Amino acid sequence: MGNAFTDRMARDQALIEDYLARAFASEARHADLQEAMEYSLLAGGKRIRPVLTLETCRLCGGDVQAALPFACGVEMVHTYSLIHDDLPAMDNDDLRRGRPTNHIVYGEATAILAGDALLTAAFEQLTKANLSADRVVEAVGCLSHAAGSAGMVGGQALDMAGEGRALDREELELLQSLKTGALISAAAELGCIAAGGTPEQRGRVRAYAQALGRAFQVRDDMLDVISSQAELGKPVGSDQTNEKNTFVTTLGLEGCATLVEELTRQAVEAMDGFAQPEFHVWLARSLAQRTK
Ligand code: GRG
Repeated sequence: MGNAFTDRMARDQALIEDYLARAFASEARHADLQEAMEYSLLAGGKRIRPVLTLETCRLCGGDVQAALPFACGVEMVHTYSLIHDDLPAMDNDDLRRGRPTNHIVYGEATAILAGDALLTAAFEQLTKANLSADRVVEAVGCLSHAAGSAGMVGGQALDMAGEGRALDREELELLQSLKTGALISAAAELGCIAAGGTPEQRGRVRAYAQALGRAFQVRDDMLDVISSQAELGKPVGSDQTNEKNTFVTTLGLEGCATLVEELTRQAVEAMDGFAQPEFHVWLARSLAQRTK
């Protein structure tokens, strides 16, 4: 389906893959820790979050190369969350990114450590950006807030607390905005920070990413019902098996499709005022149709 935007996305992904492949290459190896970290980090995820960082840096007039450590830091936080989410104490999944999950291959203790080490390494990466100290500090503040109890981990806690009872729409929106939306928003905001964007640009970037993140999660819930294990690289139907609260259980498939459309419209609208919003507009529209 090659077009100028898929080519551009492929170039961004290549930069990210190359950086991630080198991130721990010169580190002394301790038992199988780094191997376990790289097993999940280099397993070929879609790299949506780091692409958002790079492209939002470009959108706000910055240098993509300078934003690479920020982008890869976000992907490390995301990968740690997947490793820990798959653990027996959480979702107890055995397939992720088309491979056996980290704890299946390396055991639970090493999988916990690999997640811990990726989370810490993410912040080390931020400090490596060739940017002013105030931009780095702002990025550390933004990412740590989004990843922690006020963001992603808080969302996971709400998810676990909600197991076994039906959540209403408002509770589900809050849970998902923390669990999925906070990191997606931080990914985009880090691009704006790297570029030295204005507060007004930051606000529009946040509005875009929040709408995109919500649409992404609703589509994710739909794919668990309408897609296949071969396509997703992880089991399908697991939400129903685990009696999870999802947008499909709350709104039904048709309601979800309408909501994804509306959120995508909101994301596109938030791009008004940027000189070259085309990539972000394309990304929002293609994620709304994604099949994996
Ligand atoms: C900190 C344990 C812990 C969990 C935090 C983010 C999270 C909560 C858990 C991960 C599992 C999950 C289903 C999260 C919802 C967000 C989501 C759709 C993740 C999958 O992201 P993709 O599709 O994955 O971008 P790839 O593999 O392409 O990177």
